[in-house]
Order: sequence, then structure tokens, then C-alpha cells
Amino acid sequence: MDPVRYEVEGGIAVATIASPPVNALSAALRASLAAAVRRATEDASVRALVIPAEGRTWIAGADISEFGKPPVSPTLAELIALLDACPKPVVAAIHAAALGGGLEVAMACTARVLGPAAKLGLPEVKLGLLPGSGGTQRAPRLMGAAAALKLMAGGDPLDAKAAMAAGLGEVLAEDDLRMVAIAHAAGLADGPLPAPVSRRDEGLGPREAFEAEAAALAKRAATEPQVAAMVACVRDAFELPFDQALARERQAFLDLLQDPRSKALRHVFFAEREAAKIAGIPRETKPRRVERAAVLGAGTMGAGIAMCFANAGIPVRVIETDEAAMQRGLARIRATYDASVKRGSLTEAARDARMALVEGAVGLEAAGEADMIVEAVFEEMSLKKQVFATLDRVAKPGAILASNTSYLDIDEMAAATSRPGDVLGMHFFSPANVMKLLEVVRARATAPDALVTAAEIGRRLGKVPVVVGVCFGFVGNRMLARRTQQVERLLLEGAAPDQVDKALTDFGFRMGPCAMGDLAGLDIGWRIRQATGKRAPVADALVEAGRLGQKTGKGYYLYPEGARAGVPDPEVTAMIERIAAQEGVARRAIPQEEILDRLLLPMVNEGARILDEGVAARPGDIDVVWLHGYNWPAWTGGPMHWAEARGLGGIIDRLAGFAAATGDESLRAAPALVRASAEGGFRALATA
Ligand code: 3H9
Repeated sequence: MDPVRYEVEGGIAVATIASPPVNALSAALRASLAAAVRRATEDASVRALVIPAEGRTWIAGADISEFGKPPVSPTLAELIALLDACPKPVVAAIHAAALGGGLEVAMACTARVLGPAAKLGLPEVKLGLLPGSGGTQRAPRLMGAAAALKLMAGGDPLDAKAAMAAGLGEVLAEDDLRMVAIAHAAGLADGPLPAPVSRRDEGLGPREAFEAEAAALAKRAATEPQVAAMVACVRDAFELPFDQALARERQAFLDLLQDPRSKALRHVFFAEREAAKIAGIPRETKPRRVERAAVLGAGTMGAGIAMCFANAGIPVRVIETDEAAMQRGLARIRATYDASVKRGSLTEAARDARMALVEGAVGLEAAGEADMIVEAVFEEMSLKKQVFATLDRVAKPGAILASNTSYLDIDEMAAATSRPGDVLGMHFFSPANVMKLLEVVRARATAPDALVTAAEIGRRLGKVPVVVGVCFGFVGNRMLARRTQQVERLLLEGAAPDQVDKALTDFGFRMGPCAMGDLAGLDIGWRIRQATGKRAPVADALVEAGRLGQKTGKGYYLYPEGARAGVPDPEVTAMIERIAAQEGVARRAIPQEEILDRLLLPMVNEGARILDEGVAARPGDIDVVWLHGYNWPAWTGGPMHWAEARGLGGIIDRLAGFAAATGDESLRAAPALVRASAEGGFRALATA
């Protein structure tokens, strides 16, 4: 099928784009569109050309999957040059998103007619790129250089009204976009041909306004190469003839395309979309209806999960075992919303509307009307089994029975019911109303439509759902445990808490593990270790000395007078030295790069095992877990992408070195990692 349908109506050619799913500028679409422009140019009976599109977007941009492959003519630059030089008016009729290369195509037209749902943006920055087909030159000429730079550096699109106000559109068509665009094109054909946008230098606006915007971006430009390049390219618009500036933009785009940071961000783009496809179930599986939810347990986690439902407009019952606990839970939810109102991020009306969706209740019977029940009770298997057995009795048929456990066996919980097909895990991350990740845990008997429902509800709650299998800690916490183990070891071997944290914050994490532990409360991990018979000499000693973290004013760090940022505490150093002596661990100065590798490489090793066991279906799923659940820096692509980019062979050697130096054989590369290295990467281990 030709992705462009060409018709002529009353002397106006209409080239309608239809290239699902998003009309990305693939080689085929570029060729068809270029052919349409030529045909309209050559046909003496045609006075103007209109370009509408069908589907959920106008043009979503260049085809990202073609990046890095040899260019196919006509390139986007060639297509855009053709539009720019067209001797007849060309009108873009934009009904939905025109993004990146899509907006660049629109800006090379003579005029842009926008429908009410149009969205215009240059999101390349999010892929580590800049607009590479004239966007850095045409956007400044249409909307002013300062505003254009802001649009590019921000990456978020403008809606139709804002785009009109900014000067990106000429006409806002409230309805019948196609007819309005045809009429506008006919009007343009009646007059002298307006200058192409590339020649409208007067549109750049004052140089000072641009320089002020550039100065405001200086900090980002220092760490994000694409932002620095954008600033330079827009400055070129003032200083160089259009064609020279265009050539420099092209070179900057090609340079960024090679940058590992852009490669990583593009990997993330596709990994996020792939993670949305659940492996091993029929494609056509439909979700169940969820109109009411119930959350069991109104502690921090339960309250946060209940807020997620309320925020998405889903009525939710918060169920506790007694009235007082229930009231405390409701008060907690109310207080969190009040804080948002105070900060100005939520209106009072929105708070009231959300609170109206939350209802407190006592006793599991109250879950009987819910279509989805998420239990967030204490992490203890016997209690969980009791809860599931009761739910089996009281829940309505077909209700999804979900556990928010962080590490317990969902199969065991499912076995406590007569309907294991309805049981799965929905593992939220703390704080539940903020963190984007949702691990949807697929147990042995979980029904495909139950999984699809959990993932769909996850998306409705604004989460990024990733389907994972049953194992201790699932994907995220299982890998985290490897890192936590190394934190303990490194502290004993001679690294200070702030050195451990710095290794990770320099890598790009927002917080290191010691500061994070202090923030969350060190008693949480301690309780899990107590329940599972594990020990962590340093962390245990801190808790047992009453150092629970920020809430007690001291943990790994000291927090004088409620300070949010901790300061190193000589008492902790002395404590660690004492424990190291007791454990017979020799202390030494450890270089930062060794600290970093000791923290990250065992996680990659565990990731390989997780893939090999099929607990995660694809390496990208693991990356998405870490990006959205633990703030792994996106420009490194996530742990698995980062490891591959660095080279698996080198990682295997480094792990062997650590195992030899520490005598800890668990540090050695897992057979799965060795196989991935031999077979060209982690994809070799994927089950989907
Ligand atoms: C650019 O334009 C560079 C130029 O300046 C210079 C070039 C020289 N390419 O997100 P969805 C696929 S850079 C290829 O689920 P939604 C996507 O993978 C580009 N594929 O839909 C998925 O495939 P699948 C600047 C693309 O409705 C399917 O389409 N543009 C592209 O939730 C559906 O996607 C951007 O950065 C693409 N450009 O959201 C915009 N876009 O079904 C990127 C999508 O096989 N796109 N796909 O998994 C988006 O932000 C969203 O897709 C959009 C629709 C908002 C458009």
C-alpha cells in the first residue's frame, strides 16, 4: 500500500499520509511524499498542495529504527529541500502530533493549519539528539530564536492554542480541518507565493532574548551534549547564511547519533515499548473490566497504592483490621494530598474529588465488590496465605487478587485459593504514588487476561508495568540485593559510606545506597533480614545501636537538627572498623572505579541469571525496571544495555578479578553471562 494517497480537488492536490501506526518518516513514506510534491509541482492544473494525515498522529518524526543504518534516498533532508523549493504553496493540515522530523516537514511547508487536537514539538532532546532536518533553523524563524530554543531543550510539545500563539501555526481550524486547509491553500495560490520559512530571517527576534535563554541552559549544556549543540545551532541562525547553518546542524546531528548516550536513550525508547508487550500470551487477549478497587492494609504502601487508584479516578476501598488503623490510613492519605495542595501541585477541588473516591472499611468482607484487590499487609507468608484464603471466599468471581509483596512466593499465595488464575503480583515501588515502576508478577497459573488487566490498570495509574516471573525479590530487588551485599563488603574492606554513595551519584544515580537507606529507614531491611535469617554486619549494627536513619537523626550519616543531607560520622567509621576486625576483614583504600564496578557488575551478573531463568523475558525489560524503579540514569540505557556497551568479555574478567581478590566465588561470572558474551549479547538469553 502506498503510504500517501494523492487526489486533486478543484485544482488543489491533497496528499494524505496513512502509514500506521504513527506515520513515522520511513524510506517508503519519504519516497511517496516526495513523489506527491513533484507531481503537484509538475501538474500545471494544480495550484497548491495540502498534506493531511490519518491515524493517531500527523507525523511522529523520523523513523528511529532507521537511525544508524545507511541513508536511503530521498533522505529527510532531500524531502524537506523539495518542500522548501516548491514553487506552489504547500499547506500542512495537522490534526494530531507533529513531532521531530514531522514538525520539520511542517515547517518546510508554506503554512500550517492546525486542528484542535494538534500537538507540535521537537522531542529529539529526549533521544539525545537535536532536530536534524532544519528544525534548529526554521523553528527560530517561525517562533523567535529564544522560544524555539526553549521548545527544543524542553522536548514537550505545545498544544494547538499554544502553538498558534507561538507562531508555529497560521490557522486554527475548529472543525473540518481538511476543508479549511484546502481553502487556505487556495487563498495562498491566489496571491504571490510567500517566502519560504528558510528565508524569513526577520522572525529570529532579538539576539539578547536568545542569549538569555542560552545562558539559562548553560548548566544542562555542560552535561547534555545535545543541549550544547542546540544552543550552537540556533546561534548559527543569527550568524551564518541558512544553508551553511543547515550543514552545521546536519553534522551536529550525525555526531550526536554516534554518541553512546543517544544510543542508550534510543534503546530505552524501544525497550519501554517492547516491555509493554506481554510475552507468551495470545496477542488478542482482552483485559477484564475494573471499576472498583480495594487495597488491604493502610500502611505507607497501602495508602500510596490507594492514592494511585484515586488519582486515576478509580473508586477504592482501603481496608484495615480495625477502625483505628483504618482511620490512621485515611488520615495519611489526606495528609499527603494536603501537602500537595500546600505545594501548589494539586488544587483543593482535585484533592476533594480524589478523597471522595477513597472509602475506609474494616474487615476483608468489604473487598467483596472490588474488581481488583491489592493486598499490602505485613510481609509474612502465613498472614498472606490467610488473606488469600479469605479473599477466595469473599471476592467476587473474576476479581483480580494481587499481592504487593516485594519478595514472597506468589505461587504459594495462589495455592491458598481455589482460583489461582486470578492471582498475581502487583509490586509497587516506594513511594507508591510517585515511582513509575510496577512489576506485574506472573505466577505459574496466572491467566493471560488477568496479566493484561494488571498491566492495563498499571498504565491507567500512570505506571510503567513490566511483567516478571516469581523468584525471591523478582527482578528489581533481586538485583538490588547483589548491590546491597557489596555495599556491606565495601564498607568492611575500607570504603566510607560517602565514598560508596559518591561512586553511584557520579555515575548518575540521584542518591547512593547509604543515603537511600537512611531516608527509607534502615529498620525495613533489618526486619526482612530477621524474617529470612540473613545478616548484614554493618547495617544490623547500625539498627541495633538505634541508628535507623533520618527518622532517628542518625544512620550511616549524622543528620544534625533534622538536616536532609547527612554528614559523615566518625562514630560510624569506628563502628565499621570494629566489625571489620571482628570479621577478620583487612581494610584498604579502595579506588572509586573499583567501588563502582563492585556495586554494578554483580547486578549485571544477576541480571544474566534472571534472563536465563526466564524471570524477565528480555534484557530491555530489566533495563526498564531499573530506569523506572531505581532511577538508574537513562543516558546509560539501564544495567543490561550499559553492560553490553561496555563489553561483556571485560566484565567477565573484572568479576573474576574480584572473586580472586576477595575469595568470594559468588562474584564470578554466571554461566549465563559467559554464554551471553559468547553468543553476541543478552538477546541470546531472552525468551521473547
Ligand atoms: C527525529 O525526528 C529526528 C529528526 O529531527 C531528524 C532526522 C534526520 N520511529 O509510543 P507508541 C512506534 S527523531 C519509529 O506505543 P503512542 C513505536 O515503537 C524522532 N517508530 O504510541 C511503536 O511500535 P510498536 C522524533 C516509532 O500512541 C508504535 O510506533 N520523534 C516512532 O503511545 C506506537 O508507538 C519522537 O521522538 C518513530 N519516530 O504514542 C516521537 N514513534 O507498536 C516518538 C513511534 O512496534 N514517538 N514508533 O511497539 C512518540 O513519542 C510516541 O510514539 C507518540 C505516540 C507520542 C508519537
